[in-house]
Amino acid sequence: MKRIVTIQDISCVGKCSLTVALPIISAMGVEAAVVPTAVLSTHTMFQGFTFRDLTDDITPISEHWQKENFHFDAIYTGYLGSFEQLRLMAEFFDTFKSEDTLIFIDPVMADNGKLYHGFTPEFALEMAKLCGKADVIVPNMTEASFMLGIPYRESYDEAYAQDVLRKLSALGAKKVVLTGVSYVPGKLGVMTYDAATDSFSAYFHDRIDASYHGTGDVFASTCVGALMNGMPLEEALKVAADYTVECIRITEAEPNHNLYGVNFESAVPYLIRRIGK
Ligand code: PXL
Repeated sequence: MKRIVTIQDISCVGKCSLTVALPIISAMGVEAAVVPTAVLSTHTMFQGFTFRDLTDDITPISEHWQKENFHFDAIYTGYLGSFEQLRLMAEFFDTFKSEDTLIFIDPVMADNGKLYHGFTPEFALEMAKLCGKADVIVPNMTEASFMLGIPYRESYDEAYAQDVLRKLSALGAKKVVLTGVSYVPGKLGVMTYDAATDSFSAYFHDRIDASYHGTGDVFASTCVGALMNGMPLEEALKVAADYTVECIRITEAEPNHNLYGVNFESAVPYLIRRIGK
């Protein structure tokens, strides 16, 4: 069985980060170890959330794991809350990366042209440096713009998206995935760039006019799970995009559904079918 470690916060209510990554990755038949970076009462779109920083626990956890000689097939980082945590992640990668360990970074910071509560443009530039150490990064258009220090654009064409992908690749990541790409009316999707082969790929689906928290985490977790199931990146992205759309579709179909997160639970059987388990 493959084992990954995912490093992000626990938002106790809110269906994002670890409360999404753990069930999805487990359901895909992959062992998911965790390093919680913070405990919040809810994600940061609620008012008055509590926040307990767990930065001081990261190094002792890592030191214990080194003694135990734990091996990880992937290290997947999501929401990280401070410059110090970025520094510790770089250290963590150096410590636990072996030849067959995939470093997967979702630079969770922003969406729809805006940084999430508590993040700054300076943090985005530092996150960009961490992304240079990754095998795969999965920023959305807003995160990509902040990491590159370029203005966020609502409208653009394919050439612009390709240019953003090349610039992200120049940060040093081996494969770059850009999510939330939209230059064809009514379509939204994912584009990739592989520096080694200088090739692009794209996968688009019908645009759904709904925005939920945690869908980026659903997408990234599914992508990691699919990669650990042996799928090539292009296939993994299709499964991840289709599952995310299915989660939104099921959520929208429910009367009085939550507005803070998607019903990813009801779509788990669909996900299992898609990965052929
Ligand atoms: O889904 C990303 C995410 C993760 N963790 C926390 C968040 C968010 C998005 O806002 O607030 C705490």
